[in-house]
Amino acid sequence: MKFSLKKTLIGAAVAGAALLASSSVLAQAVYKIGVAGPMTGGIAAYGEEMRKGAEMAAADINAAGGIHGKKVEIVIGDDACEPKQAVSVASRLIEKDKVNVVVGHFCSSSTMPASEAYAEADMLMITPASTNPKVTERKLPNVLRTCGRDDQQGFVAGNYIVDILKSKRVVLIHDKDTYGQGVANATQTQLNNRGLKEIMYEGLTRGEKDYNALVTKIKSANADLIHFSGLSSEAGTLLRQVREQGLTTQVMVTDGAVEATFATAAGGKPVLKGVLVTFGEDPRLISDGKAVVEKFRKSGFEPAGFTLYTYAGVQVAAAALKGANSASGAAMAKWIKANSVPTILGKKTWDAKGDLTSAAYVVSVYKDDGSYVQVSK
Ligand code: ABU
Repeated sequence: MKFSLKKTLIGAAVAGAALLASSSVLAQAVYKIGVAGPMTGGIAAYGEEMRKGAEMAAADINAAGGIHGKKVEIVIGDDACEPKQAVSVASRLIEKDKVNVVVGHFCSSSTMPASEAYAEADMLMITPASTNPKVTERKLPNVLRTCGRDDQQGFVAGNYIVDILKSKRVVLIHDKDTYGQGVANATQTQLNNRGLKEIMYEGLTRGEKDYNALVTKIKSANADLIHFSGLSSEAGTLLRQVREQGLTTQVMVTDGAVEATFATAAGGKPVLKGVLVTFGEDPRLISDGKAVVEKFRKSGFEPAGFTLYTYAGVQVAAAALKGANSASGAAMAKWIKANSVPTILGKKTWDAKGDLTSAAYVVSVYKDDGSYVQVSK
């Protein structure tokens, strides 16, 4: 074995820095958890879910004695679901706010560039909502999630379309974003694997208010299923214009649509009736979170969408801060992957990439009051 003085000195310096960082984190008065997502902009309702989920989790952790006897403090970052802003927010959380870990971001297209900044700073990042496979496929040592992946979501959607809906003329629409196009591609892959070729595959532009030309094209195609992959605002606008043009075609949306803006943009909750959605099992029905769900409801907030995924993200971050006893994001991620963590979504375990070892997607149907019920097994 060759002896390298340079490598030994670098190794000693890295170990020393880690030790210093570790002792400085233990010397802190509080543990700061950054929560980054779209606090403003078209999908700010998701940011609000994240903020509410994180704040409730921090309050509950503090009421139970904190971490190593120290309180947890939530520091909010607003990326508006914009990749460049997400990187700025990441820099601010790292350099100015000096948070210990980050729970975020929401949009996969924000999470990916931000995660590189966190990796550079050796900071743990747990996303509660970014489902694009590449979030973890890049194998960054600091990245995990408390939600599922879009290849799983597309697999479930594709099978449901073939086996249950028995659709023959499927139109796939996406929002050209990392997340939306990713789910559309995963759904297309599964449909094609099952021998069904879609009759249309099109992208729409986020933020636009008029998709009537696209709807007219869908109408001429005589579709029997419109599958939209994207976020709530565009999902609602598209659905409204589909119905306004007199189409009664079955519509199916993805987990990016599960918040109140979907109904608002669609023209009201009754318009949602019969629309199918793929999402994880409704987290509000998981018994481990019953008391927390009741507490949210008593406070006047319905913990829908990704609220409880964010609450769980803070629980996992807190467990790692306590268990790994290190300031290193890679060390904390390693600790999480080696342990199971009890959360309000149940006891969770992760694989080497940072994905949950079990994250089942289900299909649900919307009712005319804006709620949805599971229809798949
Ligand atoms: N998975 C819901 C939408 C967020 C995203 O992955 O971009």
